[in-house]
Amino acid sequence: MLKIYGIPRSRAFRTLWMAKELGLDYENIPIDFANDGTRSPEYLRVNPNGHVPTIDDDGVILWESMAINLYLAKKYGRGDLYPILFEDEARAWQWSFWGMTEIERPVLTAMFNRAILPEDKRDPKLADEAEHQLGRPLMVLDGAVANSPYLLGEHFTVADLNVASILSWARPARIDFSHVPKAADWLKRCAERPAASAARALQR
Ligand SMILES: N[C@@H](CCC(=O)N[C@@H](CS)C(=O)NCC(=O)O)C(=O)O
Repeated sequence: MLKIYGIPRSRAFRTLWMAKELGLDYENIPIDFANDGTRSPEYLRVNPNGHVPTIDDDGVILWESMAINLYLAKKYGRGDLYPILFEDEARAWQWSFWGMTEIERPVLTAMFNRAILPEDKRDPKLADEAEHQLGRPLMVLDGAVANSPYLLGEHFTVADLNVASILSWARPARIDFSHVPKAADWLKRCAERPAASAARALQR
């Protein structure tokens, strides 16, 4: 059975959401970074980076949340969550790389400095700068979903899941979406999917 390493309140959420979309049977091994679970010799044998998530799919060990989700969608959701056309496949990669390189760091910085760190350790200036950095990428996203409900067109795919799962931090980060209403609607559509709710329930 597919093993998903990482507590649900980590980037493993992204993979748990994917597993739920695909209706996969899986075992969640709740490796936690807070108690140094990511640093144990056993875990480092699975993922020498010492990060979560990692999967073990019948002996195929993979790390990096976006790569894991692209793999799972392609293997178990081709023609549905994973596009058939190679141009669309490339666009799914484009959006996944974009999520990691253009939005993940600033949204994480804003979330840490507005919600996660103890109050006396938060730096409101860092959070505001991070939100400012998100301005252009969020406009790009807004444009991409202005005339179609999802990033690749009419249907929800791995491209949406990967980007929306990164932006699931936007709410605790208190990112203002009022200037990007189409992106806000798209994020809501993605977040309201039953599989997303089921993955969020694991975080409580
Ligand atoms: N780029 C990696 C980042 C993974 C990552 O940094 N995960 C965090 C948890 S959300 C982690 O494992 N931190 C613990 C540590 O570095 O010890 C991915 O997307 O999978």
